This record gives sequence, C-alpha cells and structure tokens, in this order.
Amino acid sequence: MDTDLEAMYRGILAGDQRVVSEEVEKALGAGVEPERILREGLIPAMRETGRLFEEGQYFLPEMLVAARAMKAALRVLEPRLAAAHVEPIGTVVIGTVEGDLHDIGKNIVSMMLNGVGFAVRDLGADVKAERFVASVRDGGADIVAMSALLSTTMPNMKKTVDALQAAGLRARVKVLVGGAPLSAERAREMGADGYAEDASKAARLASAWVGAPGAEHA
Ligand code: B1M
Repeated sequence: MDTDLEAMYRGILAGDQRVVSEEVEKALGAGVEPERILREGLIPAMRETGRLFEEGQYFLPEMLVAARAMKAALRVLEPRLAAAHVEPIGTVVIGTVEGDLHDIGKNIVSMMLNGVGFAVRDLGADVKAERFVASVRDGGADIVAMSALLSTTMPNMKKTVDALQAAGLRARVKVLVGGAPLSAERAREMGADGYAEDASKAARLASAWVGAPGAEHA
C-alpha cells in the first residue's frame, strides 16, 4: 500500500477524522483516483475494523469512531464522485433495510450511482418496506436499491420485494440488492432482479438496466 493510503488506513483504524480527511485531500491533490482511495485505502480499513471486532480486540465504540472517520473521508470524496449530468439516466430509490443502521456501503453505492448519472433518492438507514413502496408510488423510480449488512436484517429485503408486489409496483421497477451477507443466489431467492458485490458493479448493472450508453465502462 502507498504511504499516503497507508496513513488514511491507519487513521480510520484510529478513528481520527482529521487525519483521514487531510490524507484524502492530499491523495486527491496528488492525483490519486477517488475510486482507488476507496478501494485500496478506506474500504480495507473498514474490513480490518470488522475483523478486530470479531476477534474481540475492538468493541462498539471503536467501530463507531472508525465509521465516523470513514464518513468524514466520504464527505471529502463525494464532490469528486458526483456527476455533472444535466439529464439523469434514471431514478433510483435507495436505502438500508429495516433494523439495519449500517449506511456506509449504501452511501458509497449512492455516490457511485449518482456519479454515473442517476438521480438518487436516498431514504437513509432502517427503512421499512412501506417507505420504499411509498417512495416509488409517490415519486416514481426505475430502480429500488437495498443494502443490508446483518444476516438478521437481510430477510427485510424480501419483505420490500413482497410489499412492492402487493402494491402492484413490482413490474415497474428493477430491484438491486447488496451488502456483506448477500450473494447472487440469495438475491434470486428473495425475488430481486440483481445483486452487486460492490458499488462499482452496482453502478454498472444499474446503468445496463436503463440502457445507458457506456454502461460497460461505468
Ligand atoms: Co456493525 N456489524 N454492527 N456496526 N459493522 C458488521 C456488519 C459485522 C460483520 C462485524 C463483525 O462481527 N465482523 C457484524 C454483522 C454480522 C452478521 O450479521 N453477519 C456487525 C454487527 C454484529 C453489528 C451489531 C449487531 C453490533 C452490536 O450491537 N453488538 C450492531 C448492529 C446495529 C444495527 O444495524 N442495528 C452494529 C453496529 C455498527 C456500528 C453502528 C458501530 C457501525 C455502523 C456505522 C454506520 O454504518 N453508520 C458498524 C460497523 C462500522 C461495522 C463494520 C466494521 C464495517 C461496515 C462498513 O461500513 N464497511 C462491519 C464489518 C465488516 O463489514 N467487515 C460490521 C465498509 C463498507 C464500504 O462496506 O458496507 O460491506 P459494506 O459495503 C460494500 C459492499 O457490501 C457493497 O458495496 C459496498 C462498497 O463497495 N454494498 C452494496 C453494500 N450495500 C450495497 C447495495 C448494493 C450493492 C452493493 O445495491 C443496492
């Protein structure tokens, strides 16, 4: 790992928002691609945080400060990932499902979707099936995108798919799911149209669904 990426990696593990923001600024200034910063610096640090938590070396407070440092980094990166598209290529309603407060991955997916030209309506975390349904019904959407990080909240994705069906909206939207406990098979079982293991793949798949030119390069 480069020394600058190493510094932000360590900054996340230490939960030091100031260091992380400064290191991200520095890396951007030195011409490092935002996606590389995410892929090689920030996301591995969050993965390591999870490993330390699992091993009993980190507890909830450490996970929380690491998450705050990660969010500070994302605030610096966001303008660089945002698109300057005039006409959106489609509309996505996105949220982390009911009972689940993990929103970092969802935020990255949201930024990437925006970056490839989607208008994104972000409902936040702990989103009940009825809120997804209401958002599609009242505001329209091409894609419903759901994130879950807990094996206990993953079934709430199916609840949303079923609620869209019951509201007569299922055929109008594509359903995209992702998050650590998911797999293509689980996505299929719950009746989603697609699964993406990371934010870039989510953006690529969503672009392909709306027939956006250059989707394969997203
Ligand atoms: Co929690 N947590 N957490 N946590 N946490 C995990 C998920 C865990 C794996 C840690 C561990 O034990 N190793 C474990 C879940 C175990 C399981 O169910 N299998 C866990 C647990 C147990 C818990 C609590 C239950 C702990 C407790 O209270 N005892 C609790 C639950 C709270 C709740 O949600 N109700 C809890 C709480 C928290 C914090 C609040 C402290 C904090 C979240 C802060 C926040 O998000 N605002 C937190 C954190 C930070 C983590 C870890 C360390 C990091 C998550 C993260 O942000 N990763 C996590 C360990 C880990 O993931 N290894 C862990 C970085 C992020 C970029 O990756 O979210 O995976 P990720 O997103 C990726 C892909 O998954 C994908 O793209 C993203 C980027 O490319 N993706 C999608 C995600 N959504 C997608 C949607 C798509 C497509 C792709 O399409 C729509």
